[in-house]
Amino acid sequence: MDNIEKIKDDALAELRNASETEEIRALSVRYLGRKGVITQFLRNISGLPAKERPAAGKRANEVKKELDAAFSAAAELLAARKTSGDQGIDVSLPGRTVPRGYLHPLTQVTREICEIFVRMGFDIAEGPEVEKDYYNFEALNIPKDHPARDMQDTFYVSDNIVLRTQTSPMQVRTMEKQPPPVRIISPGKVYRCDSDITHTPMFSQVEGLLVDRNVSFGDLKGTLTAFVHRMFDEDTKLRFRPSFFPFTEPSAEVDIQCIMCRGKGCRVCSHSGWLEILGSGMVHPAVFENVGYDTSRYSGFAFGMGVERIAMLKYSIDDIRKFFDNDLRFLRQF
Ligand code: 2U9
Repeated sequence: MDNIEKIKDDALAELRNASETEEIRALSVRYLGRKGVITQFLRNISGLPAKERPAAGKRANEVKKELDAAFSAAAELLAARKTSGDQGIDVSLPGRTVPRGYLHPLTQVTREICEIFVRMGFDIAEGPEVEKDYYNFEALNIPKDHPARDMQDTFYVSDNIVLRTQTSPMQVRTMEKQPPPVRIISPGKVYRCDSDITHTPMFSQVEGLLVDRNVSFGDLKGTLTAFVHRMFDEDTKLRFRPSFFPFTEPSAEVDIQCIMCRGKGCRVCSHSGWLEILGSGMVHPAVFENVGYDTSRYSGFAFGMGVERIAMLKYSIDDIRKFFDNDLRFLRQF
């Protein structure tokens, strides 16, 4: 009996000194294997006096189980230490924070603009960025010799296919599909050959279109005034300045009082006190004719704005290219 206890003590002492998985495996073979120390002990039991045999056999089997458990536990601990570094896991250390992603500032501002119009009852209409010349120009009453159609201003994919220069094609597509009333806004990327501190070859727009009976310029003014008041400040002053677009008549550009100097004049507003933020107008009858709307029954207004410009004004950003540099120090601020 003393013998089996000594075998157990020796095995555990050797296990305490083992620092490699291989050593533990070798110990297991040496003590518990087919030709191992315990197996030998069990074989030798027949040489003991008959009355001692059962107790010795029982104890040898217990020790075998205990050692097996000790070897397995030691091997598992070693493996765990290997994967978590030699020091093991320090549960008192604070956890490593997983970096959080944010929506790009342009996505945030686009969603903010859309939400204001959706609350007024507009639906969102999105469509292709690679567009037929017909939807981008022809249907919008932009004549063949218009400078916007020039290769210098538009990216041509082929003779009749362009990268859309505005999101209006989607509004034409919507009108082709459904009769009035129409109330939609079209957010999305547009492309123009242009690049400096206020222009990039790709930028984002939100355009709006409302067509119904008895729609007036007053409706346009009311809708856009409500938009500006929600987007900027409730007391932001705005003015409608006559302008020209081929797809609207009459047309107006909308300026807001400079949000930096409150109209006093500063570098941002070129000392005029005003900032241009969107274009608008009553939909040109030629556009309605192209989609088969009866111009004697229906009228409508439309507007368009550049998201980068709105975001630059809202957050005092001086260079449009910062939106596309992907510098995390810039992006993390939003
Ligand atoms: C249809 C008919 C008319 C959309 C309009 C503007 C005026 C406008 C510019 C603002 C800054 C483009 O991003 S920008 O460079 N847009 O000035 N857009 S009216 O008029 C439409 C749209 C669709 C069927």
